[in-house]
Amino acid sequence: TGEQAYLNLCRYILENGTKKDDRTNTGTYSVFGHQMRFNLSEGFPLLTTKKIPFRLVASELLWFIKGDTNIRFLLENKNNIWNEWAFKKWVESDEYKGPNMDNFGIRSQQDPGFKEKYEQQMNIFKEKVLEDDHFAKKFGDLGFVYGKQWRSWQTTNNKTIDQLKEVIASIRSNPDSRRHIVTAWNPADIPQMALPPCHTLFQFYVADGKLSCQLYQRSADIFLGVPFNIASYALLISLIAHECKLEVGEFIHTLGDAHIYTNHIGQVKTQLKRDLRNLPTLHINKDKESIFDFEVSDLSISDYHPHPAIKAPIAV
Ligand code: DHF
Ligand code: TMP
Repeated sequence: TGEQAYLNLCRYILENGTKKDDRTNTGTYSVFGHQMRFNLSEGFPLLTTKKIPFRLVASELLWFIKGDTNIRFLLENKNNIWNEWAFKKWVESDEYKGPNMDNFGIRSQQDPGFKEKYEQQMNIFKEKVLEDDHFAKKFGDLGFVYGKQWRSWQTTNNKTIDQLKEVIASIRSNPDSRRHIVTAWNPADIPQMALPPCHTLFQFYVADGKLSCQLYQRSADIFLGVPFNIASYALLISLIAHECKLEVGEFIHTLGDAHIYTNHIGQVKTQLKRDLRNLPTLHINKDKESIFDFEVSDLSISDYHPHPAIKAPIAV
């Protein structure tokens, strides 16, 4: 199964990965170039060897699909997975007057006194993004990230391209096309992104009435990000298949720099000792058709009985 492929990759990186420094100064074990396949007809590929909160995957994907780049929507859905990258812009700005937050990611892991101050500032930040419109516009926005590129890619003659709408139209009208591509990698816009896109480019493929998708992910945090990425693309395929009245095929996950952070190794070893369980089933509200109409409450999973969550610090 796909999850077995994921666990095999974890084991492979621990045994064969090259020790490599990285932007966040955390350190990683890394391999370059790897592919995993998830057959979606076997069940919805949410990991069972550790609990992944489906509602966080769903609200993040619907946020991309809306074309939204402001974390306010995520916070309204109690989703905190993008907070650090917006917070960083605030604490590096002239408007921030609190205690010094340089390298808050690393420092909060090493210094309990600092961690307390950081959490205090993060709570203030979240409250301001939720309550203060002006503040939210300025500091809640991550810039020209996924939502912007998927739904309103800016052309040189001042038009915008809705890549997601166009790819769905082309899947419907010309399923055999070899051009069903969406790219978030916009070199001109990268300076204005809080984080250059990790899931960089994806292509759809239709055969035998089934919709498949391959993603090229340039950089893959195997323990924290990748389980979300797998579930997110499986959900995207399922939503587009639903709209286009196709069955679900495969998700093919192609990775560039596939790394395990050095401070995740114990967690990965714990996970590798666990046995696989049955995959859950995805449910999509059948009263809705268009991918652009879905809300979090239209999406759910059943028969999900994973092993417990495993906590790990995220590299900022
Ligand atoms: N940076 C890094 N270093 N790795 C990432 O995976 C990553 N992912 C981003 C943004 N920046 C990143 C967006 N996606 C979590 C999962 C996905 C994600 C960001 C964060 C995460 O922290 N997951 C935890 C806790 C989830 C929760 O709030 O319950 C987990 O245990 O899965
Ligand atoms: P980088 O920009 O230096 O490659 O750092 C990005 C980190 O975030 C890297 O560890 C990969 C990870 N990541 C994922 O694995 N999946 C994601 O969806 C995102 C946004 C980031």
